[in-house]
Amino acid sequence: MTQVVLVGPGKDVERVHSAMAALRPALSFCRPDEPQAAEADIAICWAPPPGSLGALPNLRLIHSVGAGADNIISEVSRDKNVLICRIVDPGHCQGMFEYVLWGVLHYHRHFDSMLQNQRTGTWQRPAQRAAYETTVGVMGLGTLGKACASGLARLGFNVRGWARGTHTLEGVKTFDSTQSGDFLSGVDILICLLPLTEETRGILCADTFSQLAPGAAVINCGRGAHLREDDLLQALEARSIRGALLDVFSVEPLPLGHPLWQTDGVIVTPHVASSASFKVIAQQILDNIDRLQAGELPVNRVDGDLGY
Ligand code: NDP
Ligand code: OXD
Repeated sequence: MTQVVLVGPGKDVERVHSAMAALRPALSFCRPDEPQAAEADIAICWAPPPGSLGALPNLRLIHSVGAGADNIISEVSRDKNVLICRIVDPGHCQGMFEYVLWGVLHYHRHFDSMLQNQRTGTWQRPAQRAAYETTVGVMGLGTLGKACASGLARLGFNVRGWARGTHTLEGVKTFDSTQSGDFLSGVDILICLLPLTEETRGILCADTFSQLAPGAAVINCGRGAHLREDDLLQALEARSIRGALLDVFSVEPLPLGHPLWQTDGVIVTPHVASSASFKVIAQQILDNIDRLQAGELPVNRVDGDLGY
């Protein structure tokens, strides 16, 4: 019998549980501190507390309720018998595109400086640029990065995309991980849609910022630990970076009193760039449980060695 353990606390695990229970009332759920947890073969989690997954001896599948699984991988030994899966959803792509588009338009059409000017009653009309004159660089050409890069290219922006391997994407000039210098050079708006891995941790740093166009803007929708916060604060102070739209943070919720809440040029949003619907998440997890029970491999697996 399948036993599901809900490992929390974590973003949305409770709501995914309710949606799964509604779709599959007979499925047995427990918490890590209940005796049935010792038998659990499936774990559902977001940011499992340290050691919590290692204490569950019979797991075959650990399912993230989100698109990223970095917080799970860091908790699991490289036991190849335990599969890790994540959520991949077209609705997620649409949501992310909407968020990124808002950010790109904010900087491209100078709404940042107009909002600033309003505070001082300054009537100043910034020159309008054509979309093709703004170079947008998308880091990560996975499910979400591709959707955002393609969507922006369709709107006429000069779009570049960067990934580990080589990619072909209509309307987008693509670069692989050996070509980061060419990718970054002259970018006006840099968007991070990378997974957090040992290679990408801290990638939004002074060295990266120094390669962008002067006064570039940064949009981070990946993970908080992609960003070296002190480097950003210094770049903003020096005005080499004009602004940052940040959705993700090393500590979430972003603590009260953290400098990023108050820094001019920084927009903070509470990890809302995009979410799949709870019904979609629940159904995808149930489908993967069914595949496992039928002796098939679940889909949307994460490669524990690559880290995404
Ligand atoms: P995918 O796994 O589909 O794509 C990851 C992309 O990153 C791939 O193109 C991959 O390259 C590239 N990549 C990985 N490592 C490197 C590297 N070292 N150098 C260059 N490129 C690299 O992820 P998704 O698109 O589904 O999601 C991306 C991230 O977005 C998630 O991991 C999560 O952190 C974040 N996210 C944030 C949300 C929010 O609301 N803020 C919501 C959902 C996700 P290649 O294709 O060559 O393998
Ligand atoms: C994420 C998500 O991975 O919200 O950030 O799905």
